Amino acid sequence: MSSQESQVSPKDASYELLYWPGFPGRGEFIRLALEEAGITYMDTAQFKNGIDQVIAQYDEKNLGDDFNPPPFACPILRHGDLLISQTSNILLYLGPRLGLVPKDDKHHDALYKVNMLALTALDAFSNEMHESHHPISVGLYYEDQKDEAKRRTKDFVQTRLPKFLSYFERVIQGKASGEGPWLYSGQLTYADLVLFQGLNGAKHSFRKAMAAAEKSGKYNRVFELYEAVKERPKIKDYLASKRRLNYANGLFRYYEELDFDLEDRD
Ligand SMILES: N[C@@H](CCC(=O)N[C@@H](CS)C(=O)NCC(=O)O)C(=O)O
Repeated sequence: MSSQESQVSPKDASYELLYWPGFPGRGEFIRLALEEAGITYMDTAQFKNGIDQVIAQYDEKNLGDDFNPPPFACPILRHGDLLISQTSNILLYLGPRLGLVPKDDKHHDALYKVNMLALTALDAFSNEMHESHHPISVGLYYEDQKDEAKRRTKDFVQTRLPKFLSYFERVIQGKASGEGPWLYSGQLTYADLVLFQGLNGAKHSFRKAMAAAEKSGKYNRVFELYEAVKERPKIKDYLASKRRLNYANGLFRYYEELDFDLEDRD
């Protein structure tokens, strides 16, 4: 058997999420996909000493194994012999396996369209969101970049956030979104879950702007999608469970001084 053939991710292997404990962070984009699919999975955030597995992956001596290069950062997914990182890459792997990408003939190359939408939501609510409180360096404390964070967040909230919300509103208005509240194909995909989590995090971090955005009526379809995801039976159960961690000092943070309104009001 060649080494290529010997890497297996058998259907019955359990999914294992390696992520920091104590806040939802980027791990949440992965959790929601697994939860919606009703999969039982191992989550290092949920058990004592789980953090050791995460730290071991970051160790400078970690060279990976026979099949997998070492990951740079979590979230990390282990499935059988497979170990991969990068939020969007993990979703790309999980999406078709968990039934979160349409499979029918009507939706050609669906994976790439769903991925496009998920990547755009992650640009907004993972990358730019993180840069709002860490505009200078990931390696510095927020307190060491507060002035720049204010400038960056004001621009994010007043320029970028409405631009992303308008984009997703257009996506849902478009024909390719199909029937119902979803982004693509008239059925729930992992892109909807990513957008839901991004909006939920933004509601936590930018309370004034998100309330104003909702009230404006300009993004009604986006907020309908948000409510529709929230009401999915498995998501609803999950959100009410102890597995759903509270926001803290992760990707989605609340700082009063960064809670800008959508527009300056005198
Ligand atoms: N693009 C990556 C970013 C991963 C990332 O930044 N992970 C954080 C935790 S949520 C981390 O540990 N970063 C360490 C670092 O960037 O040095 C993804 O989306 O997964």
